[in-house]
Amino acid sequence: MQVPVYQTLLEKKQRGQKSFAVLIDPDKVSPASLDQLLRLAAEARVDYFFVGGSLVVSNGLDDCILQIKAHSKIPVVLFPGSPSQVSPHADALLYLSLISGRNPELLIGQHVISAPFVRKSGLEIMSTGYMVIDGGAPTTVSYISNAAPIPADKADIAMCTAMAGEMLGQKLIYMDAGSGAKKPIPEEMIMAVAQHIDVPLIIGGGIRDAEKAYLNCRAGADVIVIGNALEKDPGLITEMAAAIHSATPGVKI
Ligand code: 1GP
Repeated sequence: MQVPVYQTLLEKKQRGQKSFAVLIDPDKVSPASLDQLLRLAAEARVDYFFVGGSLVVSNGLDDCILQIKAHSKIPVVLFPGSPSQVSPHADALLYLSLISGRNPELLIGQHVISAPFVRKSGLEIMSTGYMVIDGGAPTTVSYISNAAPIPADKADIAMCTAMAGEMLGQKLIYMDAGSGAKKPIPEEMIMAVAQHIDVPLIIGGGIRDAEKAYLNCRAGADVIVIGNALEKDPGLITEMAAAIHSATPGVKI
């Protein structure tokens, strides 16, 4: 039987081991490009696939996950942009509550409506405090949710938000500057948050180079999520994975 995804995250955190999650937007991959990505991901020992998009306008979610499952053993975690993005073929679901915003719909409203459906899916549910950080450009999530992101220079607000999320019972904290963000989250903010929470910390949005991924890990990120940069250049997977995995204390490169 497959080990629950959350257990793998906790065990890795205990060992200080950093993880690489490749974000796949079903709207942006073709069967051929996904095939190539799966090959590169297996070689690079990618830890997780996150699957989802802000909109997912096609019906390709199930097909995309089934293709991953047919060719890869890497766990698939749903990162839904809306409650409709639930597929029983995945392994786990980031059950997101937008704790950086003040829109009740995304804090609890949509969850109430979709709860029976989510429960029925049989997926492993990982409650996730989702925090949008200003990445220098309006993001789809901020626009759709009508919720202001946390300013990038307000590390104290991020820290208190993450602490509150953890104390409310969130099993993960995900700080996101938004897909394709101009400015990824600053290390100072990652550090401030990481020092004040015990649950695994996921970081993503606008990470384009291996050095940034490495520095984010050293600042305290447990999981680095990269989507956009890999859509442009899938070959980056190899160096990103090496950088992230080398940030684990004691690993020599
Ligand atoms: C976005 O955190 C993810 O929600 C990843 O961002 O696509 O910019 O890598 P990128």
